[in-house]
Parts: sequence; structure tokens; C-alpha cells
Amino acid sequence: MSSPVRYELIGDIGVMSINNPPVNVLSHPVRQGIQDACREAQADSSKAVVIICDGRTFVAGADIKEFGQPPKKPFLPDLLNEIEASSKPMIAAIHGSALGGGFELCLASHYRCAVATAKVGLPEVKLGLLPGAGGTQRVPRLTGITAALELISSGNPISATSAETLGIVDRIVDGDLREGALAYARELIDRGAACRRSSELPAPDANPASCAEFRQQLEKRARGQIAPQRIVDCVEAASTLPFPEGLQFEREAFLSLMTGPQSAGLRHVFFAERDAARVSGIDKTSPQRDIKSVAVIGAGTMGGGIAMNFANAGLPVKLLEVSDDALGRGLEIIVRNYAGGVKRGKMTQDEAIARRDLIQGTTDYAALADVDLVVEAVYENLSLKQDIFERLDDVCKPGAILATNTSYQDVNRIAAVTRRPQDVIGLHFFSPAHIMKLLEVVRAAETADDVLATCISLAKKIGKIPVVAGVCYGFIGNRMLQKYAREAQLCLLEGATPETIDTAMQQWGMAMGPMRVFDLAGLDIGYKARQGLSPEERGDPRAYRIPDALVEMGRLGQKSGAGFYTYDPDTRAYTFDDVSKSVIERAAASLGVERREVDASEIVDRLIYALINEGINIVEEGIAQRPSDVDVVYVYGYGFPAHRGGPMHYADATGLDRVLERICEFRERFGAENWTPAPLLEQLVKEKRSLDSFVVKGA
Ligand code: 3H9
Repeated sequence: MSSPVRYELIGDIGVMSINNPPVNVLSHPVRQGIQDACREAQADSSKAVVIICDGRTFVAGADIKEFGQPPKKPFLPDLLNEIEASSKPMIAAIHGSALGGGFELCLASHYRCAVATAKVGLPEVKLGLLPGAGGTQRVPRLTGITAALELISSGNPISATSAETLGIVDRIVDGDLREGALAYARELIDRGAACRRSSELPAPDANPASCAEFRQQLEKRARGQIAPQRIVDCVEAASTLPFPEGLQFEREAFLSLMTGPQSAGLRHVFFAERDAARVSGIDKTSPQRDIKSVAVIGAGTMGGGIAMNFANAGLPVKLLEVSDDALGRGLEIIVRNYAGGVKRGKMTQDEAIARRDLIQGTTDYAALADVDLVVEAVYENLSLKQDIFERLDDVCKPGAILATNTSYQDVNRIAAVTRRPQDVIGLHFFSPAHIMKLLEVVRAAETADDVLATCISLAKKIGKIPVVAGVCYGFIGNRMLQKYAREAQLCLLEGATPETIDTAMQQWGMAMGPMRVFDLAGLDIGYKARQGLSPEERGDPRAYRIPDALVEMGRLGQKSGAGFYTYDPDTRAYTFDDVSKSVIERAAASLGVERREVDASEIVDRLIYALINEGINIVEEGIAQRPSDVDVVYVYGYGFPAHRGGPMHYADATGLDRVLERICEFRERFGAENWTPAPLLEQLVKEKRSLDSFVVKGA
């Protein structure tokens, strides 16, 4: 097999070219090839060596797929030491992204040049890791402690020009990178430039107080995560230990993180996110429809946010409302949101104006005649949505995609009112729609493949992570949420307070506790939605007794100043007051529920196992294409801690037998109605298999 690394001599310059598509990761053959090329260069007539990559990017890092497998020599830290020890100047030439181990390869090189569009960074923290090939020791020696802490603990890549300012890129190359890198090498040879080894730079000073402060900030920013704290340890070690010992310290920290559960969870999410875009029967060659213009129906919070997504991607949007007043209010919110974006440095004033100008308001359906895609985003009412689709069917051009942003309704019944059910699909955005990354793409019974393929690529174009779901009440996310919410409400009735529930769930890692989520979303939303549901769809009536009572007394959640909690109108600080307490106690008494202490571990297990059990049902029914899609939905749409990998991965990591045992225990205590183990869970336990090994029928 030919090596993914070529080495050639161009005059007296050695050129090492790495070619390992798609993103040139440092798989074993690449490491071997780099070592061979480095050794060849030491022995030949080259006076300097350029390290450059073919394809769309420089090296994007270590090969994450190799983690957890028996390691093969040469190990990356040793290889990079060998490069740094070269007696001839090594020059990294960067385009695309130099990330993780890829950037560490640059840091071990003696000089670094890059095209201005390149990015560099150490994103390991996002995989629950830290740079394990010298990054935590070399960066501080080049940039000082503060910049190193920020770069490595955030994991965010920076532009080549910012890297030049920080002193981690030496030269920005205009025009062709290869030519520019060869010219830079020539210049270095001509001036007899030394092999500049970052490991030999003096150790930077670390102020223990500022490291301690940084640790505290990280405790808030990255709650519950181990890697960021270990990064501070390593960067601090760069200032106290000689380089070889610092490297050893980093290596041990890296290996302990790599074999730990948090990195396993985050690596799972990395691949799950990419798998989610794969749909059986559809690939890159599948035909798609051209989307050059969009319409959104409803200029409420959701519709406005959806419109912003498309405008942000440069697509013109017609925003339709029933009245000029409603339209004016909607457009005003959009202007405010854009102004907020400018204030937070997300875009320039000019960009904000250009994006806003792409959104054109209308109250006339006839204005939608030419658009390629319509997203209906009015409130949850099936007959209203059906009326709108009938009108769309009349006015829209043939081939236009007609999407509904419903969170619950039956997309088949919406499609059925049109003469073109093949063009109808669900596009379920999450609030706030211009910020949340998840997009549930609901494939109805007759949705055409090209409609689905178009919506998946469009989702990526507007920066969303698409997950395909089948039709059922609540699709993937909200169907599971109903079970999670049920257990939260039952815990309240049985004696927990909103605070004990929220604290337990947040300490476990959820971005926000359920009670605050319900208050934020508005208790009236669920209340209204329940009016249109059958008793089976509503679920356990005890699970909405308290929110119904709160709504009926005008406590709609944060927007009305009170829900489960009361909110300070200025600071939004929340407290659990006596009114809410007595509503809960009255509800419990009227249902004959005996109050007791419900501890944090019971709260967590009941809420999370209810979520898991329903997730497994959803997988078995084929509503989700694969278990990891459920994980993507929960991590990106519902604040599930990514370092726990999502509910399905968490179930596998816990052990499906333990999950089943606990669910059976809950069945004993609380009854089979709410706690019947998913048949697939029982089957997998019997077969001693994991969810990860399960392939959905037809996928
Ligand atoms: C590390 O370096 C540790 C070291 O410090 C120490 C070691 C001792 N490994 O994202 P895309 C696959 S940790 C394996 O769709 P884009 C990806 O799964 C690493 N595979 O493209 C996908 O496969 P498929 C630190 C990887 O253009 C394909 O490549 N580095 C890896 O949207 C295309 O990826 C990182 O964390 C990998 N490292 O974005 C960087 N990376 O086609 C992670 C990608 O089968 N990577 N693949 O679905 C990225 O951020 C993006 O891939 C990148 C390109 C920005 C580079």
C-alpha cells in the first residue's frame, strides 16, 4: 500500500506532502510516513523541509477513530519530538484548518506559515481531551500563559492572522501556499536561520492566583467537565516543570481523559452528529430541488427566528402575517435581534442591515407564488395548519417544498389536505430558532426523497444539525420530553420542590432544570396543546394537574412573572413561593398522593430513565433512524450534557442490564402504566447487546 506521505527534493528544499483525505488526520500510516520522510530528509542534501498537505485542509488532528484501540508506534508526541529535533529547519505550511495534533505538528516545526484564510486551534477540549502531543507545553512558551489558557480551554480555532499576532504563526502567505512556503524556506536557508525549537524557549511565568481564577471561571463555563480543569493543570505545569517532565505530565493527563467516560461521550456525539445527516436511500448524488427563495408564515418568535436563519445564509425571505400590526411587531423583533447580534460582535452593522433587508413582510398569500420553500410557523392547531396548507396548495408553484414547523401535529394529516403530499415535510426548529442548532426533519409517509435530500442540505447551509424523524406525536424530542416531564411532575406531587428537582438535574448536567424550562417555555403552551388531544395523547392526568392549576390562576411562567417560581421583573431571579407550594400541596391532596422526601438520585433516575425508555421505543419503531440520532436530538435540542453522550449512549455506558433493572424497580413501585420496559431494551439485555450495536429496520 502506498504511503499517504510523499517526500521529494526540490533543489535543496525537502517537501513532505500529506495526503489522507478527507481531512488529513494523523492515522498510523500518516505518522509512519511523516517519520520516514523526516528521517530521509535528515540524510539527504535538503537544507530545510516544508510540511504541507494535499486536499481541502492541513492536518485536522489525531485520528479519533484510533482512540481506544491498541496504540501503534510511532506515537505522536515522540514523532513530534523527532521533528523538533531535526537538524534542518522544518516549516509547516498551513491551509484550511490545522487542528489538535495537526496544530501540534506545526508547533513542533521550527517555522509556521499560513494562508490568511487558514485557521488554527486545539479543539481537544470539545472531545473531553487536552492536547496530548505537546500543545499544552509549547503554546504557553510561545504565547504566555493567559493566551494559552484561553486558546486551549475554549477549543475555538482562531484565524491565521490572529495566530500571527499571538506569535504562533510566523508568516502569512499571499497567493499559492506551496510557492509561498518554498520562497519562505529559501529565505530561511539564505539567512542561515536556526532550528527554532519552542521546547527550548524559557518557561513562562504562571501566576497561581490567575490560574485559580481561571479554574473558577471554567467551573461555571464548563460545569461538570473534567478536561478544562486538567488543561489548566497542564498549562500551569509548563511554567513549573522542565519541558520533558511537562510533556510526561501532559501525556498522563491526556491518557486518563482519553480512557474516561466524558471523552467517550463527547467523541460519540462528534460521530453521531455526522451520522445523523446520513439517510438510507439518499446520498450526495441524490437529486435535490433548487432553493433560492423562502417564505415563512407567522412572524411570531418562532417564525421570525426561522426567517433570520435563511436571511443569515443569504436567502431572500417573504414573511407572511395576517395583519399589518402583527407583521410590524414581528419585524421589530427581528431588527432587535440583529441589533443584539451586532452588540455581541456576531456581525457588523452592515451585515445586520443586509440580512434584515433580505426579509420582506407581506400579508398577501399571492406574494408566495414564486418561492421555492415555505415554512409554516403558526401556533399549534391542526385545523389552522390544514387551512394554511390548502391555501399554499392553491398559490405555490409546482415543485415548491411546503414545510410545517409543528412540534407535535401529524404531518401526514397536514399533507393530506394538499394535492401534493410528496412536497410536504416537517421542519421542526427549536426556540430560539436563530440560535438553536437542532432541526428535526420530519419525513411524512409520502414525502419525496428529493424533498428530504434538499431539506437536509439546506439545514447544513443554514448552520443546523438535521436529524430525520418519522411521524408520531411529538416526533423524537417532544415525545421523549413528555415522559421526562411526567416524572418531574409526579416527583413534585410526591414531595419534591421545583428547586430540588432543578438542582438535581442541573447538578447531573442538564443545561437547565425542567421546572425552569417549563416556566421559560410558558405553561399556557402545553395547556392549550392539551385541549386538542385525546386522553391517551395527554398521558397520565396526574402529570398536568399542577401546571393546569397554575395556568388557570394566571401563572403562565416567566412571561407573566410567575409559574412554578416567581420572577423578579428586573433581574429575573426566581424563588419558590408559598402560592406555588400550596398549589402543589392541594393537587397532591386532591389526588390522594402521600407526600414524602424524594431524593436527588431518585429524581435523576426517574427523569432520565423515563427519557431513555421512550427513546428506545422510538428507535425500535423506526421513528429515529438509529440510537445515536436520539442522542443528537437531546444534546443539541434539549440541553442534555454532551459529555454524557446523549440518553442512548448514557444507557449503554451505564449498562442496559442496570437500566432495565431500575425500570423494573420503578414498575414495582409506581405501576406498569408508566413503567413498562421498552421491548427492545429487554431483547438487547437478553442478547447481551448494546444499543450502539442495534441497526434499525430498513436503515
Ligand atoms: C487530537 O488531535 C489529540 C492530539 O492532541 C493528541 C493525540 C496523541 N478523526 O467534520 P467533517 C472525519 S484529537 C477521525 O464532516 P468539515 C469526519 O468524521 C483531534 N475522523 O468535515 C467525517 O467523516 P465522514 C482534534 C475525523 O469539512 C470527515 O472526516 N481535532 C476527524 O465539515 C469530514 O469531517 C479535532 O477535534 C478526526 N480527528 O469539517 C478536529 N475529523 O465523512 C475534528 C474529521 O465519514 N474535526 N473526521 O462523516 C473537525 O472539526 C472537522 O472535521 C473539520 C472539517 C473542521 C476539520
